[in-house]
Amino acid sequence: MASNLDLFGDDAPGHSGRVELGPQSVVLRGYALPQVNALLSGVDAVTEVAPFRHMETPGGYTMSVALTNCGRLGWTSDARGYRYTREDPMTGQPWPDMPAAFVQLAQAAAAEAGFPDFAPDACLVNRYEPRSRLSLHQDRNERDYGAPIVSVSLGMPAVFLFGGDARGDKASRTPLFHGDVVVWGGVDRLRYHGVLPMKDLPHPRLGSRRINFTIRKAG
Ligand code: MD3
Ligand code: FE
Repeated sequence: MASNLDLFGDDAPGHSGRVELGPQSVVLRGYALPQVNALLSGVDAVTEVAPFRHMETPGGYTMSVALTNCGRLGWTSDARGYRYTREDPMTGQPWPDMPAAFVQLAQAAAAEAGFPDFAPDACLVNRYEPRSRLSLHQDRNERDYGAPIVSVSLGMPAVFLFGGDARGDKASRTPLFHGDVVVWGGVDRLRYHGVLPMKDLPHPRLGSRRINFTIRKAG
């Protein structure tokens, strides 16, 4: 093509820049775009060993989001509750290694957000389809709330809900796009959050899917 900057194609730059969601949480727009190929290869390598599955909640529902894990510890939900385990309960095997591209991106993003010594040991990979949602919750199964959580969004856009420290606190809405990275830590670490039901807005590369993975220190 004539231009060397394709604004609307698969390699479009998207937005860039920082959006502060709270005192210690920031959206880094498009931060993952240069690494998308390596990140998607990583997701494929993980799901080949530990396929996406729909877990049960302690309340007896089936999650609309399918998930899997990589790293030393993986998050699990079943009738008994939520917890981190060393083995995939579906296969009895250890969770697959966290791809190096995940660790590198998460450490760089964490440093950008003021968390220089992030040593992750867990990564929860979520897959959304149209109508999938994640109701308001806190992430509190990790041992050390001093470590941040880094989230990477790929594929279809989502509306992220960000509340306060109590379930009833008013929640703001922020769109998250392909390539966005968010870092949450410090005083924002235990805030309620969720994802609104997904609209079907197919992505040129991933179709009617959204992949979000969160890199954590769980142990
Ligand atoms: C804010 N995932 O996996 S990522 C989750 O888009 C989860 O799939 C959502 O909530 C998703 O638990 C949101 C952003 C996120 C993750 C953890 C947080 C935001 C957070 C922990 C504390 C505060
Ligand atoms: Fe969460």
